[in-house]
Amino acid sequence: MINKLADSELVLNDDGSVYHLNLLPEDLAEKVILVGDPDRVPKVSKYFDTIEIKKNKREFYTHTGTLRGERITVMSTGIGTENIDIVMNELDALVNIDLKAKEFKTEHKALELFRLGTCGSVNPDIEVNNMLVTENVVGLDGLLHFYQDYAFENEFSKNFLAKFPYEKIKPMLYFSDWAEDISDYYADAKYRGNTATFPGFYAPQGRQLRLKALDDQFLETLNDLGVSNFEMETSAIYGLSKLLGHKALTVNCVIANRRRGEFASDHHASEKMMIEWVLERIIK
Ligand code: R1P
Ligand code: URA
Repeated sequence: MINKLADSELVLNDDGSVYHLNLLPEDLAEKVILVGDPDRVPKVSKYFDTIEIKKNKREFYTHTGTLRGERITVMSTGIGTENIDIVMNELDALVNIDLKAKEFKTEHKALELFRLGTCGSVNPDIEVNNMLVTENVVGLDGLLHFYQDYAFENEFSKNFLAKFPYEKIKPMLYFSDWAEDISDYYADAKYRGNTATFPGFYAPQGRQLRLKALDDQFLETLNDLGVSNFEMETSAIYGLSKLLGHKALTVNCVIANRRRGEFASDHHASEKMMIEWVLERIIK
């Protein structure tokens, strides 16, 4: 493997910060909360005791400070796995690459990443305004096809792949073994489940406005294969965390039950409940 990275491969800004996140290594804590919506960043950091860093570029807003004395970062990723490709690689570069020398560090540092997002449910029994922790994730987005060594297998993935009926879509499955390690933290989560990550909000999520979706039974089929909910980032977070050696866990609040046609009337309240619930658990 080539050790020294060319300027075109590891792109930095004039101040030496990573290109899209606009961060220097010292701006980042080892515990990082990832949220989709930039407006959710201050909704998380308002619980911090101190905020020492506020930086942004494009949709990537970062606040770093302390919570109960421990350093913590919250960052927005925007929407979709393409953004997660940037976020994961640049976060990893901040801790595992010497940005000045453009060389890999010999000692590996593992980040703890928590996605706090929103999702829809494909299981009619999963009620809106509750939190769901992702154990397995089905990536229907395709990002990880571009990386080597991405095959992960467990009972859920074997069963899912054997029965998945859509030839044009090539699912890739991942799981959080960290979720198992820290399951005590989440013992009182109402739901744990298998999340599908989609490459879009409309037909990929079975929504049909003026255009027809591939199959109008798509969500029912996924639910029959064991999927409980869906959103647009977790496959890339879990897949790239596994490859890069970071720890990741997704907690989403369910704001839509698609089988019952329900949308959480006050999704801001469930978002607040999720933020408080997670912050209470990740730093004691
Ligand atoms: C779609 O509205 C967005 O909401 C969900 C999806 O994953 C997608 O990013 O998550 P966030 O609320 O974290 O953005
Ligand atoms: N996030 C999604 O991606 N879809 C929904 O329906 C709700 C939240």
